[in-house]
Amino acid sequence: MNRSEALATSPEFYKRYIEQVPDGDVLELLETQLAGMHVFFLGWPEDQWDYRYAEGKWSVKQVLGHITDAERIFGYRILRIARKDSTELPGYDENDFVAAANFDSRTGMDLLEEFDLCRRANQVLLRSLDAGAMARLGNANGFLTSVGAVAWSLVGHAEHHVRVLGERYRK
Ligand code: NI
Repeated sequence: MNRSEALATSPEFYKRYIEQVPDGDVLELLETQLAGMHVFFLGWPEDQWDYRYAEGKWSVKQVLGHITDAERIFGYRILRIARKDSTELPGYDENDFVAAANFDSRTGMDLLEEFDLCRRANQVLLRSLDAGAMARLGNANGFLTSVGAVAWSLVGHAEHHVRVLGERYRK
């Protein structure tokens, strides 16, 4: 599914993420982004993983943990919708998830490994889907969406957070 098709089947909230990503093959974009995130996080200074740019903001570790939470939630949505499941899939509160996680007690490399594994699992799943499955529509968090739109949202959402890390967290 290309970018304009993803935008046409995406809830309004995720369009701003998808719009940050240049058009292309979403499977290639997922792979290129993963490689880029490896470089980005492997180069992150050891003593700056706990940094937050303002009181109450997430730390770098929490941002990466949040990206992985989204990877799992979105992957689950992709699976159910691709399998023709019309169940209304629930939303989730990202702030509650981060608050209940122990991201700050883990190492950056541990968090990066978990992201890597979850991303690769989603890539294998998405590669297995034909065009019909990618175009399939379902309901997540009260909104109509397609498998492809969720896949594009994976790229756009991670892109957004990595950009903010680069702009606001890098000292
Ligand atoms: Ni987010």
